This record gives sequence, structure tokens and C-alpha cells, in this order.
Amino acid sequence: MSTKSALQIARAAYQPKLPQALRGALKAVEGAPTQSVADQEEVKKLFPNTYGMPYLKFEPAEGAPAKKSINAGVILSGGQAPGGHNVIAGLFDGLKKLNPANKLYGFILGPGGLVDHNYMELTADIIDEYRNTGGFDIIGSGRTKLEKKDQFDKGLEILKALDIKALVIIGGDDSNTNACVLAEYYKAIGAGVQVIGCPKTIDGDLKNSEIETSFGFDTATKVYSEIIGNIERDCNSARKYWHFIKLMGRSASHVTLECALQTQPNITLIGEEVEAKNQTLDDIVTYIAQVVADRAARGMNFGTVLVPEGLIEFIPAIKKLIAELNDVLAANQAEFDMIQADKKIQYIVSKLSKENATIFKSLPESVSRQLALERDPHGNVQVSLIETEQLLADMVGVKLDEWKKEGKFLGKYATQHHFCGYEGRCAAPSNFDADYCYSLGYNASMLIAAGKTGYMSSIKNTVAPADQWIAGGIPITMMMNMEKRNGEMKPVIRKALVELDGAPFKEFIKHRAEWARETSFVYPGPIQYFGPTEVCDQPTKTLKLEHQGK
Ligand code: FBP
Repeated sequence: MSTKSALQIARAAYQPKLPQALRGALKAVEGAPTQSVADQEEVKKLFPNTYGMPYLKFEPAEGAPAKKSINAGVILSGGQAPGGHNVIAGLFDGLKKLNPANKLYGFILGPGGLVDHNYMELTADIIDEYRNTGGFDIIGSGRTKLEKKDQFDKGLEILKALDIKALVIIGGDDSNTNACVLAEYYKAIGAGVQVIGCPKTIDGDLKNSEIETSFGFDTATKVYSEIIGNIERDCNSARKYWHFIKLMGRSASHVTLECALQTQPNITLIGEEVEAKNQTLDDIVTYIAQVVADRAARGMNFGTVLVPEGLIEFIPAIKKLIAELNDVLAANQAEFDMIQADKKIQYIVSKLSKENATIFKSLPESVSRQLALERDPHGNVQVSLIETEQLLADMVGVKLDEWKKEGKFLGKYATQHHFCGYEGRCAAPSNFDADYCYSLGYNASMLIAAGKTGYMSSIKNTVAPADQWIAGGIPITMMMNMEKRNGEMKPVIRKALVELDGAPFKEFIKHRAEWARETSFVYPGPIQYFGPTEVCDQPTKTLKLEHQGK
């Protein structure tokens, strides 16, 4: 028996809130047919059975809730995000409400569990242990890419053996893309298995006109903002360090932007802006150095800098390099795999264009290795492993030394580095994430009962109180476009990047110069689970500003 903290015990009793429409009998109301966000003809051809389905909304109905016998399976896919356990709890409660004899099976350690037939039945006592807790440890997660027919067929064997009629895949854009491919395949072969997706990722980049936010973003950004606020207070107390803080979030800078809005640091870099302005690494370094020098001239040799982990991918010259690296690796994979480990970098350089080879060679070796060699199973550069915060701090130091010699910088410059990443992904979900996730899971069971496949569970109107949230389903094909992956054009869910004409970014640039000049730090403190609603139930600033902008 494991020992529980006082908070864990108190939190276990929390009953997540559900939208009104999911509380009793309901009916599914179909909306307009959908189209993919781009490349309609190509996407339609690849998804003949699941393309163009209508939006779906659940509305309260008269009478008793429907009864339905159905066993379901669930998979947690990709990086952890606070609230995953509540999605499973909501799904479990929904299935049991449909019929107490219904069973829920969890596939162990991600999509690989389905292929390898590694599973467990999730019973009420197991579920109760995990309600309102962070982490994905109830069944574990993994990054196996579900994309091949033999994986789908292998999965179907175990689904049939367990009489599972529906599979819920909880994941980010890549995992939900694969969920959609699986839904299409099972429908095409008449397998009798529905596939439903759930929008997970702390990165906040799985959102669109219909999905307002991915779960986990709320809690993770609140944890990081607490840490940043604490660092800012330390910084403002000692007044002797520049703190460089890298924030997780993959390519998109949503996490960094949200944390900036919550904590008002001196400098915040936004990858999407760097790309739009066609900035070089030197431009970024010069900008930071200038803020440091200006503050130093006013007696302030301290400050905070937020760096999104995906920054490097947005620097146009490096973006071009990554695109060529992807093509080179895809075209020469067999030959590349045969090359001795210590000769691999040299081999890559020999295949790159002169321009990209020069940039590649100019990067510190740790960065070039990450860009070229160490990709995740979806082909993504593992940006969380690149020490951009250290790289920038050092480069700013070199520039300031030059300026010192020229008499342009007279201050002191000492640095500290931090990375806010893994410490935010498994935090106990905030009230928002606890409610949102439970609703997403419960709603997924209703999509299953409605016989749907290829849909993503959707909960909208999330800045309103939970009883006014709108529950329904969005066809996953609606979110797709064609993109180059491993040298080939593939249908994928379009990643949401920070929009430079969007309300959150506009709010940030309104204040950026003042936050750089002054010390305007805000200290948000830790997430509160019990107490006044204005302290405990606030959604993110990003979500609020995006709603105001509508
Ligand atoms: P997904 O939600 O897209 O799976 O990724 C979340 C994330 O935390 C990213 O922010 C980060 O770059 C990546 O996972 C780190 O991956 P890993 O957990 O494999 O180190």
C-alpha cells in the first residue's frame, strides 16, 4: 500500500464538473458536413470512409439515459500531460453508466501495448486510486507510431479477443493523426471497431476553430509560471543574475507566451516571430544583449529571459537546414544506418548543400548531433534536449565582452540557467484540467454510444462555468492537411502555432518594451485546488484572450 500525501487524499474526493448536456439523457445533433483545413482533394482520397462527416453536438434529451453494451480500450500516447487519469476516469464512468457490465481495458505503455497485446482491465478500485491525480502511470505512455497495416491487424486480434468495440486514443497531433488513419482502416475493412481521439498535450499546439485547447496546457503553464515567479523574486532580491529559462512546448511557443503573460519577465522570445522577421541567431543575441546593456546602464544587472524550446527550429536558416537534413536522411536511410557512429556527422555534411553544410558545421556539436541524429519515432527533432538557454546565455556573454571593449557596456553579466519541462507534465491537474479532462473522457463514451468513429472528443465554451460547456465531436479529417514527413507528403493534423495577429501575442507586444525596461515581475504562486474561485478556477490567459478576440 503506497503512502499518500494529504493533498492526494483530499483531492481524491473532488468530483469533477460535467457540462449540463452530459449529465442525463442526451441526443446527438448533427451539424454541417466538414472539409479538411487544406488540401481537400488529397485528404478526401486518403480517407474515403471518414472524410466529410458532420460536426456533432450533444444536447439534453427527455427520458432515461441510453443503455448500451460495449467494451472499450484506452491508450495514452506521447508525452505526459496533467489530467490524463481523469480522461480515463470520465470514460470509465460514462461506460459504466451506459451499462454496468461494460468493461474498459488499458493498453500498457502507449500504442505499443495494442500491437504487443499488453493490457490490463481497469476496474473501479484501480480507477478510484487515480482520480484527479497527475501522471500517466495508471497504464503508462509511449511513443510507438501506429501507422502500418500489420500493426493495425495485430491490434485488431486483441481487440476481437477482448470483444472491444471502441478504442480511445489520448494523444497529441501525431497520435490523433494515427487514430484517424486507424479509424479509416477499421471502417474500410468492416472491423467493427470505432476509434475516438482526445486532445492531449502540454504544448497547446493541438487546437483549432473547434478544439479550444489541449488538456494539460493549463496545469503545466501554471506550474512553470509558479517556478518563473519564484526565480523572478530571487532575481529581484539578489540583483546579480540574468536567469535564462527554457520552457518545454516543442516547436510552438504557446507555453512560453502564456508564462510570459502570467509572470511579465524582461525578455521573452517567440519562435514564430523570429521566423516571421527572418531573424538570425545573431539578431536574437543582439536583442538580448541590448536589453541587458540598457538595464545595466540604469543600474540593473539582473533580469529574466524566457526561451521556447523550439526556438532553434524557427530560425529560418536552421529551419532550411532541418528540412534538407530530413530529405537527406529519408533518401539515404539504408546507407546511413550502415555508417559507423563516429562517421555519421561527416557523412551528413558530405550530402548537404554548401550553404547548409556551412551552417551545420558552425553549430556547437551537441546541437548538430541533436538536429541530425536523435529524432523521436515521429521524426521530430527532440528540442527538449537542446540546451538553447545555455547557448544563448554564452553567446550574449561573448557579445557583451566585445561591447565592453568598445565602451558600449559598462555593467556586470552573470547567468543562471533553468529548464522547465518534465516538472510540469505530471502535476496534479488544476481544477480546469480536472474538469475538462473528465468531461473529455465522459464525452468520448457518449461518442462511442452514438456509434461514431474518426471523431475527436470536443468540449467547447471553456471560459464559461463547466455546466455551460458544449460537448460533442469533431471529425479528425477536418483538422488535416498534407505535409512532408520523412521525404513524403502525408496527411497530418495541422499544428497550431502562435498567431502573430492573435490576441495573446498582441497583448504581449503591448507590454514587451515596458517589461524589458522596468522590473514588472508578477509572482503567480502555486496552483490552488481549494479556495476562492478567482484563485482556483481561472483558465489560462491565452484561452481568455482568444475568447475575447472572437
Ligand atoms: P507531446 O504531447 O506532443 O507528446 O509532447 C510533449 C512534450 O512534453 C514536448 O513538449 C517535449 O518536447 C517532448 O514531449 C519531450 O519528449 P520526451 O518525453 O520523449 O522526452
